[in-house]
Amino acid sequence: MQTTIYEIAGKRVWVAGHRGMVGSALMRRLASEDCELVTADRESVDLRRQQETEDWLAEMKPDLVYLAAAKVGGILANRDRPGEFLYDNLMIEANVMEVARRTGVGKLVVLGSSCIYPKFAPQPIAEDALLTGPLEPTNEWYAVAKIAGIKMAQAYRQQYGCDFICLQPANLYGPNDNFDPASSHVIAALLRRFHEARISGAAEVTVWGTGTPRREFLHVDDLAHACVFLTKRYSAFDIVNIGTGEDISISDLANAIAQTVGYNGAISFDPSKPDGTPRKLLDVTRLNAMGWDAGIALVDGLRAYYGDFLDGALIGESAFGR
Ligand code: GFB
Repeated sequence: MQTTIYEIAGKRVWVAGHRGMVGSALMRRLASEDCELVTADRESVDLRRQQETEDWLAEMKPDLVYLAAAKVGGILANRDRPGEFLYDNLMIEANVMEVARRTGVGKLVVLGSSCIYPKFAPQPIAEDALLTGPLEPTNEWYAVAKIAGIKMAQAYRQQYGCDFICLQPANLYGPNDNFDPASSHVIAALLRRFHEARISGAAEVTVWGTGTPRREFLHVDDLAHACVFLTKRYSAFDIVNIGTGEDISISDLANAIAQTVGYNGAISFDPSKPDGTPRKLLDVTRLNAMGWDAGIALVDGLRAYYGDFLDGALIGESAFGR
């Protein structure tokens, strides 16, 4: 177990994107740290605008920043809105990091995504697979923006000595997820679809793609826990993967979700929808060696997630106190 090299206690901490799934999980996790949390509403500070970002940061002067603000979405949203995914993410990252550098932010945590790695990267995917092969076409726009964010953080560390660290989570799920069928990720989409099928008594539910792709799913509370852990113990150029070390096929995931919601009908697949990357399992050796392991098993995470869904409590609450 590595020792603490950065104290969060006593610091002013800005979670950029605090209403999103990742940002709200960070807010819950940081609530138990002895720090002052500051937030900016999207209506008052548009992080795509440099002047607005600069004015806000100059006024608030945070010591520590979590860059959890991003334009995110599932496979179809990524494929169909490439301009938005590229522009919004590039602007947010560039503005926040440049202004953080100029205003003397002490530490900044950049959050990437496992889609930054090549489509056919060897599995499990080690951090040094970055930029070793072509990206998955459906999400290359988002991935290019996220890779630019990583490179910017690394460049700023190299040129200016900024303590910016880059963390790469696996596919995420949890409270504050997006349930819009057109833009959601697979777990939120299927949880809703199977739930509605159970309520309506539908005989069949259709799952996109062939069902053969494999994904690694990380509960967002585990991600927040790892982020705080690494904030305190990690300061280096290299990126760090955050995952569970286990993956599951979309077909098995669909069965697990059907079971979770109590749907007993048939499951079919629609191969006209994209499969995306065949497999995305992160190599978490580096993180595990520092003394951190994921604590929320997928089956438990799904059960709690569905409980929240039924309670209508998907906003800001979580069953896990990690
Ligand atoms: O969650 P998802 O959109 O993320 O899709 P990606 C994962 C897999 O689930 C794909 C299948 O093979 C989908 O075809 N799937 C089956 C579904 N049914 C559905 C459904 O109803 N909705 C969705 N969304 N998928 C995204 C990237 O890719 O993952 C982003 O596009 C980002 O850039 C994010 O990296 C984490 O892993 O395929």
